[in-house]
Amino acid sequence: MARYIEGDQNAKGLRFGIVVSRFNDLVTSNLLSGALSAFKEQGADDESLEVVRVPGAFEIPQAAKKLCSSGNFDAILCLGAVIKGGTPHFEYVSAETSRGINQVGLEFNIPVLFGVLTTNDLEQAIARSGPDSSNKGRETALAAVEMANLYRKL
Ligand code: INI
Repeated sequence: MARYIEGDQNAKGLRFGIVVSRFNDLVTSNLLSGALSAFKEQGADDESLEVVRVPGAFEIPQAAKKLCSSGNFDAILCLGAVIKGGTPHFEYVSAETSRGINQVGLEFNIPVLFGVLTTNDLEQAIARSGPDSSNKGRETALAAVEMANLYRKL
């Protein structure tokens, strides 16, 4: 009989580091609210949630790496919004942000979650950062709880 290993949704006693970028703050502040309420709904204590603000998405992996090496967290959440403009800048920022976040996650023994929106316009970003279950910050926080619990079992 196969043995299944998976994480549950109980955030009690888990510590989360949240890195959130200020660029497109209209969107990222709502991603942060979605994440914080999801953590609390799952039983996380306020004092186990630490929020680090960085200027833009490009800086997220740098701060995430610092948090990982502190050894103070069970999972790191990365939240940002990269919105396409009229130049190739979007491609560089979004590619390096996702690559960097993935790299940090693989380098350290901590789940690092990707909650960075990459959208064609502001409207798409707003649609993914509203007060309902489609909020990407919320979705990413729930994945962080599951992964933190999974890592404890692996
Ligand atoms: N940063 C974002 O978080 N989102 C964007 O849409 C964005 N655009 O389009 O330029 C952006 N740029 C800033 C970048 O993340 C860095 O903060 C900046 O280049 C300094 O390193």
